Order: sequence, then C-alpha cells, then structure tokens
Amino acid sequence: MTYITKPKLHHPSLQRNKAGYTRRDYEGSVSTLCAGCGHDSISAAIIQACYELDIQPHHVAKLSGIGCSSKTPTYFLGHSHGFNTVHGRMPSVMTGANLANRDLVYMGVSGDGDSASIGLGQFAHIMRRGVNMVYIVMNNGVYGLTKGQFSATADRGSVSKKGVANSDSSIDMVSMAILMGATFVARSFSGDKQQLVPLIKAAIDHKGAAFLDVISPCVAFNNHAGSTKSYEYVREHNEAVNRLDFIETREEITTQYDPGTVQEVQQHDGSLLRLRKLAPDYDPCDKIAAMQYIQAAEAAGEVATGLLYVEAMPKDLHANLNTVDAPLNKLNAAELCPGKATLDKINASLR
Ligand SMILES: Cc1ncc(C[n+]2csc(CCOP(=O)(O)OP(=O)(O)O)c2C)c(N)n1
Ligand code: SF4
Ligand SMILES: [Mg+2]
Repeated sequence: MTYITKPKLHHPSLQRNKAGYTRRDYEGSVSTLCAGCGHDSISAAIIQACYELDIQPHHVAKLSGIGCSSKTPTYFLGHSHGFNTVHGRMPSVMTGANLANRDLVYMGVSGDGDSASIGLGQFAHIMRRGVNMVYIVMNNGVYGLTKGQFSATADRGSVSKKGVANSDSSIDMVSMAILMGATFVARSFSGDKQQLVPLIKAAIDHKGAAFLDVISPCVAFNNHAGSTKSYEYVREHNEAVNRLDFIETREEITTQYDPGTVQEVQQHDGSLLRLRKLAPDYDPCDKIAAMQYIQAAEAAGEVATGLLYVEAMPKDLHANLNTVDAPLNKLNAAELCPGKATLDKINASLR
C-alpha cells in the first residue's frame, strides 16, 4: 500500500481562501515516504502555494514519472487531475494534455533520475517547446526508490553511503533548462520554505515553460558526509541570488524594500515579480549572465538558488502554434472541420 487516506474532517474554524477552500482541501493522502525526506517539504510548499493563489483544485493537472518524487502527487492536491506516467515519459504526456486542454494549470513533478537520466531527452524537448507548465524536479542526486544509486545530477567526487566516489560528470538541471529554452528557471532547497513557496507561486503564474530545480535530500541514501545533496551541505553552500515576492495583479502592492536593492519584473498579465537582490549585480533577465553566474558559483562549490532566469513576456507552445483560444478538447465536430471549400483550397495550395 503506497498511500493512506486522510480523515476528511476539517476543523470548523479553518480559514478559507477567496475560492472558498481551506488549506486541507489542497492536501492529498498521508505520505508514505521516509520521515524527513525533502520531497514531503516540497509537497507542503506546493499545497501552500496553491492555497495562497486561490486555485480551484479541479483546474490543476499534476503529472509525474516514476520514483519517490513522482509518488508525491498522491500526497498533495487530492482533488486535482493526476497522471502517473512511465519512468521519464511525463513530458510527452504533459505536452499532449496541454495541447488538448490549455485551460488547466499543468504541474509536472519528477526526480533527478526521472528527468536527468532516463528522461533527459523528454525533458529537453518539453522545455524547447515552451509548454505552459510548472516543472519541478525534486533533486536528491540518487535513485531513491531503487535504493540509492547515483543519478546523473550527482556531483563528480561526491561519495555514496557505501563510500564509493562518483566518477562521472554531473548534469546541472537549471543550466540545461535555460539552454533548452525554458522562460522561468529557478533553484531552491526543500528546507527553505520562505524561498520555495513564492517561487512556486510565480512559476504557476508564468505563462510559459517554468522550471524549478529543488534540492531535496534523501535521508535514507544521500544525507551523509561526502554527499553534496545533504541537508548540511546545502545549508552551508546555499548562495541565494535574490528573494522573491510574487504579487498578483489583483492584490494591493504592500511590500517595500530599500531602493537599489530591489528589481521588479512585470509580466504580461500585470503581475509583478519583486526580487530583493542578494547578489548585487545579478540580473535574472540576462540569459548569458545567468548562465555565467550559475557556472561560476558551481566552480566555487556554491549552490546558486533563487530566480535565476526569467523572460517577462514568454511565448508558449499554443502561441507558437497559433492555436485557437478555446481548449481543443471543447471544440465540436463542426468547429473542428473547416468544410469542403476550405479543404479544397488547402489541397490546391499543396499541389
Ligand atoms: C523503464 C524503467 N526503468 C527503470 C525503472 C526503475 N526505477 C524506478 S524509480 C527509478 C529512479 C528514480 O529516481 P528519481 O527520479 O531520482 O526519484 P527519487 O526516488 O530519487 O525521488 C528507477 C531507475 C523503472 N521503474 N522503469
Ligand atoms: S528513499 Fe530517499 S527519496 Fe525515497 S522516500 Fe526515502 S528519503 Fe525520500
Ligand atoms: Mg532522485
């Protein structure tokens, strides 16, 4: 049994959001992951973000692959649509679902094994196609579910629980995502809810391919000395480039920071990303500078976190394909068939 149903009873005084839901309405079943697993903290951050954004749970589609990380959609958003795909194949299923119904919030949840090892090709293509989604990799550097083999994101030289050093070069998921064309790229840490919740909110609001690499320690197989994905290592080497406030269009803007330390990025719907700069010269809108910064931080043994790259006016797959505004799965037969005259014209143009 991989899940335990939670009792449905709510405390009557639980606060409701603008959509009329309590925080508990965004929860799922009781987690069966190891106590202390970083993935559970990310699930909690997703629940918090969706509650704060007043999202209708049935407007979310959560998709995952295979792994402890890919099991987590069972533990959040119990009233949303869900699809647990084959290992590493979540992106193609999500691309198809998004093409059929553009009206849902698409949330892809994956692991470093799922996305950087077996699913690397699929990961690359969903980013370059600009599918409007939030894609979260719960990154622990190992295949947790199959007992702790190194994954492709394990750093060269990091040591396994049994004492073996990894000799392979690692894949950096944020660099990959930027290179492949993602328009919102961030990294965070499962143990930093203050940074993670606003990043998830902003990623949900972003109308393009949003990618979040969340370092998420595996307490069973990769939380020892010599690991670069342990709680201790990430806490010591975390180098946040900015702190983000996500301000929805409909909310009054109340937060204030000292001039000169804040960067605001207005998105096409008017919502605002307000970034408190921690690294003084960091500009998340400059793709090349972002790539350079990430590589330099890595070379210095630091883990750069925060909103690393954002394109304020992204174009998504539907914009690129020039599809109609209505979800394709809601069109009727008459709307789908252009009629004989139009078909004859198209055929004639191809002769
Ligand atoms: C096609 C296929 N190959 C291999 C496996 C075995 N397998 C299951 S989960 C997994 C790796 C999961 O690692 P990751 O995505 O990092 O998730 P984690 O458990 O670490 O959260 C592997 C290799 C599988 N289920 N299917
Ligand atoms: S094996 Fe690792 S990744 Fe899987 S639930 Fe346990 S701590 Fe989490
Ligand atoms: Mg993993």
